Amino acid sequence: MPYTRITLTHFLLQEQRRLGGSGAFTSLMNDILTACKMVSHEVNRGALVGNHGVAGTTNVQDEEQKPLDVLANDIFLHMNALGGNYAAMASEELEDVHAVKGSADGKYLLLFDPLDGSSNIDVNISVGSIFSILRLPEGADPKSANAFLQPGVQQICAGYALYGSSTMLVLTTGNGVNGFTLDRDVGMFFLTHPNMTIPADTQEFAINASRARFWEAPVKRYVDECQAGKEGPRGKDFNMRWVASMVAEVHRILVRGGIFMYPADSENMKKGGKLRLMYEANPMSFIVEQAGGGATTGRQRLMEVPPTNLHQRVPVILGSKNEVERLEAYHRDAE
Ligand code: P6P
Repeated sequence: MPYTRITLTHFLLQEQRRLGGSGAFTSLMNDILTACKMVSHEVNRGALVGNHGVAGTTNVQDEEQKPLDVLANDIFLHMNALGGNYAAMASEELEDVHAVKGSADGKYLLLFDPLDGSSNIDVNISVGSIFSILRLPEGADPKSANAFLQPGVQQICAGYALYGSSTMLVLTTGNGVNGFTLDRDVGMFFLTHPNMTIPADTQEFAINASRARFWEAPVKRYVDECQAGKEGPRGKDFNMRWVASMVAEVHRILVRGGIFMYPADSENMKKGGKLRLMYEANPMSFIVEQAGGGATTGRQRLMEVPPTNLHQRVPVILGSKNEVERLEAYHRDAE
């Protein structure tokens, strides 16, 4: 059996030749994948090197930072500045835009959540990094957050790294979704999940059920029907998952289908929702839509939400297309 695996870099070069690209993606991705390999290394060393516990600081979200939150953020900022591709970056961990020194001709903007789900680190549950790439608009000031305030449909690339039982990088540049697994000994990501596609139907839903008392009627209707099982209106039994790590939930959905919901509720809508639009919802929506799934606030396609600020929060419902469309219909019925 001949050896056929290809590396992420070779895959991007093939895509570049196939699509007549400039080679920008290969260069853009090289710094990101290096940062993800370094974060993976730190995550996997865990308590051995004091990467558990708390950092004693809080971030712009007023969330207690973990040492790995700070370290992952520093790694992403440093490694992605080296290639000179990005005029500026925005991070979940930083209040303001991080202008990249010496990248006056940088044509791109990088947004990232360097370590999503970090409350799971001390209990050794999968965490991940999420990233999104935008073009720097003509004439825009990269030091201004306004340059970043583009709807999700403007993304040119989005992906995540999942630091789980294996470290994977999942990526879209607008031509489908492909997954790569890190071979630590070789130090390279190899293509293991070509053309990832989300089944249109599912029997698995993901929601933080402890928030049921805050849910809006359409969400309560949807979850009640799932829980009613085959005797209920859905005529089939459902399973439930909640990992409290969006990257792990989205990856499960890409592999076997499902619907993930962090919907608007009477408590989180005081802040517009729970999850962040620019560096969580938009990149994950790009990936999910490119894999044939749906991604909505319940009332609007997520990638069409007009951003008003860098750390804007939104309701998120994404996954198997037929389930997402059903829940959207329930929202319309309730209007
Ligand atoms: P809860 C992690 O903090 C995160 O941003 C997502 O990764 C995850 O889906 C969600 O929040 C978990 O929220 O309320 O269950 O802790």
